[in-house]
Amino acid sequence: MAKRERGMHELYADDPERADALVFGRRTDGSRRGFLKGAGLATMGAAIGATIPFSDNIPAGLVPAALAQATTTPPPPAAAGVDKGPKLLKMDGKANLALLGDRPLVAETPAELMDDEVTPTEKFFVRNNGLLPDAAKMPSDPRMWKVKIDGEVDKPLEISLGDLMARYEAVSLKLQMECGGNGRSFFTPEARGNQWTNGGAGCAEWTGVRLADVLKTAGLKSTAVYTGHYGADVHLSGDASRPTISRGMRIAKAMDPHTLIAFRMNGKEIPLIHGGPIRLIVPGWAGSLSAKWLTRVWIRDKEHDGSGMAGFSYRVPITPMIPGDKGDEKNMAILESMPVRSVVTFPAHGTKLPKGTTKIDLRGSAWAGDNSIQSVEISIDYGATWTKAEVKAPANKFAFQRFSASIPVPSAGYYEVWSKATDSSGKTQPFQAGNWNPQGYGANPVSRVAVLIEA
Ligand SMILES: Nc1nc2c(c(=O)[nH]1)N[C@H]1C(S)=C(S)[C@@H](COP(=O)(O)O)O[C@H]1N2
Ligand SMILES: [Mo]
Repeated sequence: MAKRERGMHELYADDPERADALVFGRRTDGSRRGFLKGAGLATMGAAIGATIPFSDNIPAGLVPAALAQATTTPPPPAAAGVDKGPKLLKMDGKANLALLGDRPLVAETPAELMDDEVTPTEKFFVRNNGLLPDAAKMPSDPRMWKVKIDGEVDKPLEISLGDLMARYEAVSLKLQMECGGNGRSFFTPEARGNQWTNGGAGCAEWTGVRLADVLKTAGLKSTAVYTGHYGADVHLSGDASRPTISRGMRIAKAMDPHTLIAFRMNGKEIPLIHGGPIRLIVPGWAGSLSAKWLTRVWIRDKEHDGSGMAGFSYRVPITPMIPGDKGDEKNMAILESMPVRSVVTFPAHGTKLPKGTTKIDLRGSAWAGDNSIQSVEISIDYGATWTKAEVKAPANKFAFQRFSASIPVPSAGYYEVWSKATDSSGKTQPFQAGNWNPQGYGANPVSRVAVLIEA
């Protein structure tokens, strides 16, 4: 076999620590020199194929976005010719999403396909925990699909989709939904599960009835404190008695007028892959609550104990734990509202702009669980200075908020565009994923795209 020298890109992908030591240098005591200078700067410049105008600001240990492993995007500027790109989802009616797993099927939306205020259905991410419902067991007329409401209610109901449509007011809202694991790939050390970057989120226009209205008909008992959700999909083992996932929420969230039993997505019937004909949409909270192929909402007199509710599942540490540690189940609390996040959706990661370019015009999306976005700031100098982006108001509560900015650049070379959002409670995105946890929830570091201005 031909032996060849490994490029810096591969080294960063395979052995980031060694690459980092090469680029940033080490003192004899093993500590980092601190800044990218001299030989390190030359190595990095050669790897990226450009000068790095703000190299003095690059903090030690920062893997340049162009060389980072965790990206769903086409080969970055320096890596043209490196065929380490992501596998793509090939499915009728879906765009080229990045495939994270095929059994169960999981695919995320690359940042540059999130460049819409309302996510088109074909670009919406896919997260299955099991196999699609058995087509033979589905009613030929979707209006015959039945949902059961039982447990701590005065009048248990079994209601068809047709009756839901006929008896309750339908509302259409732009609601963001985000997988609890979104951002997981940014954790060090690696956390278990699908390695999402930022693309496990979308904001479609959902039409449906308010879960609260249906629960009012059933009549909540004073003992009703929690919901438990069930869908018709099939466990990977094929065992029909095992739910793929069954999660629930506190009653207050179930009664929020934005929590819907939805039957239309972007004005059309919900496609099967997204839970059609009928699913829950619980905006702002971990996506696992938004049960697809909804068959039952069980009202509980205690926290739901379905599959996906126990141990470290959808739980984050109450007091920070040591990254990589086993952790203590007693120190974990259920993940509810998702944290603030922003994504630069234009230009695409790896874009080359022509010689003479004097500014970078950019756009992105931001959202923040139950909160709204207060501000988005942009930096092209590794966080030394920040410029406020223009941020649009959400179309309705829980909708994506679009931002845009035009940032002057002093010269040709390699830039990273960083975006950092702050939510209405004052919480902001950290520089590195914080609050590490075994199953990797809630990683929301600043978003970074590499842009090259040709010399
Ligand atoms: N019945 C059922 N509902 C489900 C799931 C599932 O596997 N089965 N996955 C959940 C998870 S983890 C997420 S993030 C969202 C994803 O919805 P989407 O595939 O429409 O993007 O659906 C949720 N609802
Ligand atoms: Mo999820």
